[in-house]
Amino acid sequence: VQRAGFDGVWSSGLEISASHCVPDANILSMSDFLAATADMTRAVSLPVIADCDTGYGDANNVRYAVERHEACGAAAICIEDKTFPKRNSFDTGPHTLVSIAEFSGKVLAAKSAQRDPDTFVLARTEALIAGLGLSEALRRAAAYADAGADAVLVHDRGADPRTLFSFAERWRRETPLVVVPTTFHVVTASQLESAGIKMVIYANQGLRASIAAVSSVLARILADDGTTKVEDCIAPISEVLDLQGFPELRRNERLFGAVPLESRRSAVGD
Ligand code: SPV
Ligand code: MG
Repeated sequence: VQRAGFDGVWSSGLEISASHCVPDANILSMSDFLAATADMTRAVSLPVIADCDTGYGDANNVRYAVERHEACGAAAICIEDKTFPKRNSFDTGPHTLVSIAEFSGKVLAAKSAQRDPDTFVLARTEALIAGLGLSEALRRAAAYADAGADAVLVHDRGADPRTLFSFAERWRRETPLVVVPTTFHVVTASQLESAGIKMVIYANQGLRASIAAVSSVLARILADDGTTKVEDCIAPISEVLDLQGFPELRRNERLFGAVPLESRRSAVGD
């Protein structure tokens, strides 16, 4: 994500669940998601937004999630107004929401738990996913903004981006709006920006790209009886080693290995 030039990383519940081969339905525990987020914060210098689903329980669970995610270097956490256990928004459902009062309390709890003043709390409403309509989505988003959310993520799974354009047009708060274009992919990030959306999260395209690529390459290896024909469309091993930090490892060996002092000095000067 960083090398591609994005501004931040979304630590996706869907992607982390998929990488463990379990449904994105709170099957994994907070510790599993936290471990993945910690790996991400180590790997990049970009801000990492942790998708904390419903906050793993009630307001007390939310407070603990904020504490632990801040400690592992996450820049932001996102919580959504579904009931626990949640189900991924693209599943057929049912998608049930907690009351506005209950979720506003969770937003307050998140904001009260942060120790770093810069930690960003995204409040996500699933009203459109649950089929409750635009007015309910706006009512919920406004309540969460009033409870102190730093941004409101309004999630939708329709094909038509005009629902979110209408949402943005009717939005009366300063609180920034965030969207996740998966099904309404015909819209560009620039069009969303013109409509007043402040952050666009491409939440699952990386995982979907790798599933398509791995499936196609493995099928071709079997069909072609070897790998020569796929070599051009797979990353060289050197890129894998670079990504996992071999350049730094080699440098550290020159600095800290059992070497004469002179060569250590020249390594420091590298
Ligand atoms: C995720 O990536 O886990 C999300 C976004 O919550 S979505 O899957 O699009 O609902
Ligand atoms: Mg998620």
